Amino acid sequence: MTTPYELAKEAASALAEKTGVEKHDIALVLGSGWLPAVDALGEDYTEIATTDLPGFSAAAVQGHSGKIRSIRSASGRNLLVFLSRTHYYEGKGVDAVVHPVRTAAAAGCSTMVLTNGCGGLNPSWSPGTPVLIRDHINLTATSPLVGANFVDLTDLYSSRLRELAKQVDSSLDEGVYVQFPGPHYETPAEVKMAGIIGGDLVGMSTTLEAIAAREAGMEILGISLVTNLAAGISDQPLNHAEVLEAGRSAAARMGGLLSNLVPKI
Ligand code: 8IG
Repeated sequence: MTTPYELAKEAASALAEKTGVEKHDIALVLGSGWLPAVDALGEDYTEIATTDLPGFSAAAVQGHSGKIRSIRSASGRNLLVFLSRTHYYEGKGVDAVVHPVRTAAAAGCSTMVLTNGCGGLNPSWSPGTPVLIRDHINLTATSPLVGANFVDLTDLYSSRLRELAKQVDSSLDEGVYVQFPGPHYETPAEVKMAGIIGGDLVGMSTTLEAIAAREAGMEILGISLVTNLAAGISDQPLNHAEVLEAGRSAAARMGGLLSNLVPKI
């Protein structure tokens, strides 16, 4: 049987062959609302479909694009950008969720930038506000790791990378990201609970990927784009169109943030 790690190696070989890039340096996963920022990362690129590589399945959510872009940045870094992710709620299993991370590690990436769109608990974070993830609470009740693999998650979201991000944008706040399984949004009571246990952001991704990236020895940066106030924080109902719109209007800022960060890493 092929292990998830072997499958990731196969994907990395296919990636090298299809892009002509032997080794990538920095991987980025673009979450909900982040797609419009991709062009700011560089114009010199090759794009492939995730389904061109072993182990990837087609994108499932409207506004999520099943593509991978290999970008040669202006500062000479080979960026591996996933324009969408597989979410835990798709039911394809945790290995499918973290396959991009393991592929990036096998492709040579030593840095993993995980972005997402999420709900915010702090009413001062208006839709379109980026927030650095300082730590997470994983409420999925699962892990990408199997067996007696006691990986340390201290400083999972690198304080070094958070400081670099603040050099680019000193107005960036930090928060604790709470991953719920989804796909439904939280009830107001669940959002209240998230706050009581120490959370600032609620979403449906990122924590399992961060754990897999740490296992692979990568340095991790997490950035959430608050696209809506979490349920019960405002009196407005939540909808996916709002999420996409917040991304479109925040695109210039997110693009500037990522592209100015890359040369510093
Ligand atoms: I975008 O309010 C986005 N994703 N769980 N809650 C959860 N996920 C989200 C939310 C939200 N907004």
